[in-house]
Amino acid sequence: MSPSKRAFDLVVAANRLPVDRVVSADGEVSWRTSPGGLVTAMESVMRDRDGAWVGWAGEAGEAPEPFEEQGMWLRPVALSEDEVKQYYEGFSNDTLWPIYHDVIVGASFHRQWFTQYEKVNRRFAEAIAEVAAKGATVWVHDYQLQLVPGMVRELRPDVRIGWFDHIPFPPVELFAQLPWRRAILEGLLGADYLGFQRVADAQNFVRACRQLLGLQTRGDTVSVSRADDSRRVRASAVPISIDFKGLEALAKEPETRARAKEIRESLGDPETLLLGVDRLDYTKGIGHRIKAYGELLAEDKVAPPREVFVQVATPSRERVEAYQQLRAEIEGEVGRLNGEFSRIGAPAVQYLHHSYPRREMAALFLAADVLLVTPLRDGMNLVAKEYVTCRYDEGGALVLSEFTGAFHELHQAFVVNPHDIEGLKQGIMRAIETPDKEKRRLMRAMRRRVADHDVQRWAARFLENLASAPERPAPAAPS
Ligand code: ADQ
Repeated sequence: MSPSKRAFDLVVAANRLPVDRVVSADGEVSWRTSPGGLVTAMESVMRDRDGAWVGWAGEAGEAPEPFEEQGMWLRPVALSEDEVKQYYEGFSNDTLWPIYHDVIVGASFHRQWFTQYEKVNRRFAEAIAEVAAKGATVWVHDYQLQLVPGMVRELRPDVRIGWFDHIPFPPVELFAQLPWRRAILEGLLGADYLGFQRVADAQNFVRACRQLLGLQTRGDTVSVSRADDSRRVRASAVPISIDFKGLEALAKEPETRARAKEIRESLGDPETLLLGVDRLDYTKGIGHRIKAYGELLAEDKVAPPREVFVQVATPSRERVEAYQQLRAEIEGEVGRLNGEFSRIGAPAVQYLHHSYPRREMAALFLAADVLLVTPLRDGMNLVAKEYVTCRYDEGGALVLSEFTGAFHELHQAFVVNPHDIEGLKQGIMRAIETPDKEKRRLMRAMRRRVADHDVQRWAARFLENLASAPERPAPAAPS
């Protein structure tokens, strides 16, 4: 069998492959596993199975030939420069992303973008159909690939199809704005099982099927009944998590601990180090957080060098206009606060627009007395879970927005509504002032939760739900 004709029992499809292309100084090309949580989760699932991963390699133009990496068969999907603009930056990130995140910024609707979205989704579906063995399990990820389940189903009625939504699923009142709402729901209903971050997301999906498609629903299942296709699709919550053991071990390494100490020293050993770590995205509530902190500075409740606030803002979607505007706004605000409240050698806000290696992230978490997670809407927020995981010393305090998926699991956080600036300020002050003994108790409980519900358990639960989803009727015999 030629290598490109191999077939696999488990096929994962996500917008991106789990590797990044690296070109060395002498021009040699190699692939490096990307450090994300999804890769870690899938590694543990794929280790003992014959698995393939279908995704874009990250650069426009021709796709590389399929290849094997770390025991996984990788099947790249090509995207042209135009498709990157219209399917990815356009429809995925400028139409779906705002609608799925409460329209914090307005969504753009362009018919041509959806045409490209459909075309690219079909290319993914064909690649999946090509590498899936008979009766394989197909696991599709996220909002960029919502038409894929239906398309795979048409091409390969023998496989079992699951889809996981990493972001919120919007209330029907918002979802209904989408001119392509029917196509999206029908695409998703091609799956046997749909997994969401929160119960409310799964319910929003079920309600949209009932109200917009007129389908019958019962509890967490939707009945699809067409002449050629009659079955039930289940939609439920399976909240994603992180690799607790792996990250905790990294935080405990002497090199990470030494780096955490060094970070604190270089910031002048503050009494309280406050930290924010987010992709520079308007959903993350970075502006609200900076406004609240600015007022605390103005009221002299916090002051450098006693309190220091470090904001890491990871570069993100820099070709989309709303992200360019956000960057200008945030950087303007940080500049204003520093101009007003910094002293020589003691900046009020340290702002870093960079990506960092895992160890540096773990060291930052270990160094921070308070982590500020204040999104206006967030599917889960892994940063919150990473923070409590790194705090094997049971130190630190988490300020957490009630509009994150993580809020539904980390009940011992200092909970805030980021729209309520006064409440946000109080939440920050409580996190600073609560006695250490009480904070340790809270941190211990949150760590227990993440340790018990790690990413391996998430992946196993998703696959169990998919395996036990309602049976499909056997395909009709050809006449
Ligand atoms: P994101 O919106 O990207 O994910 P999040 O869940 O916080 O948000 O994950 C970000 C990841 O990037 C974390 O692992 C974090 O450590 C890492 N990261 C952030 N800044 C970094 C930096 N400067 N350098 C290096 N690493 C950095 C989407 C959804 C979320 C959902 C996840 C997973 O929007 O709601 O939790 O998918 O399902």
